[in-house]
Amino acid sequence: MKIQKIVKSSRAGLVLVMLGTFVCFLLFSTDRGRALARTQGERAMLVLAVSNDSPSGMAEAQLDPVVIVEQGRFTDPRMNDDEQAQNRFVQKYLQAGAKYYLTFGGASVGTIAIKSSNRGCNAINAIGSVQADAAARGRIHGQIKGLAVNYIARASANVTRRTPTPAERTAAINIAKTTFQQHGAVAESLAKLDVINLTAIDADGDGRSELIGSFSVPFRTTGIKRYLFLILEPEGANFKTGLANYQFYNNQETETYESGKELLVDYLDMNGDGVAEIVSIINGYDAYGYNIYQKKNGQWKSVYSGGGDAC
Ligand SMILES: [Ca+2]
Ligand SMILES: [Ca+2]
Repeated sequence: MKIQKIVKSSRAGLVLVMLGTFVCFLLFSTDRGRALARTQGERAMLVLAVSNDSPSGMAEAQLDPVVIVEQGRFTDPRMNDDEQAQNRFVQKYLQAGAKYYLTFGGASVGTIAIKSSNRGCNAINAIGSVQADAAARGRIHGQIKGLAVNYIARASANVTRRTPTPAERTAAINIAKTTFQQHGAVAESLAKLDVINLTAIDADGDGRSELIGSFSVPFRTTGIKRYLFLILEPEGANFKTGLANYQFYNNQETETYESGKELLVDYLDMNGDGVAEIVSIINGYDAYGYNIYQKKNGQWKSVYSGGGDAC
């Protein structure tokens, strides 16, 4: 009886192994399968914003946790005052020597090794040393940021981030003015429209650019700024609004912090579905955080707000 049982269970085991091999073969037989297998692995993806203040190329980068992506879900890495959780996070992700991929404009452009981590007001950030070619190290500076991830779900072959053409700029300004007008801005204010940032990207790799723009216009009586963040999609020879985030706090106190001002950080396909998720940074009240926008069923949506710091 015993021997029979063992034979039976080892047969069952063999069938399971064969079945497993077949499923693995199916999963790995396509690009999508490969991306999914990595995305759904037990490793969580930590996404960090990469910034650099040095004008002479990025030898060291400031790293700020944005989000943890696990099986397509977005989790806030902030731990507030929980010191034990902070220590676990540092141990898991920010130990000296931990390696990250540096990505910019949807593509992998180098690596970053963690040097040290430190506590902000309410969050943990880190410093890393950068291994990348001069072009990549030269592009990330000041307002232009990149991303770092502990693994790549899917990256585009080339950097698709660039300065917009004059025609793209005109199209974006027109849409921004119309949107501010819909929120009640008068002509006198619209004439003072400021293009804080405008970037051409290709989030879905179809060779046609999307535009990401940040704009402001002053409120007529107080001069306090209304802010607008736009994702614009190509439509024929022109553009249409994919997403608009309008923010206005008509308040002298929040004006100091430029509350509501939202800028592109960078973009990367975090779930391997072929369309990059767009990361932005937004000012709050003596605080800042990150937003993530994802294209779902043909529509750009806000899928995450978190990370950052508050003092
Ligand atoms: Ca595109
Ligand atoms: Ca995606």
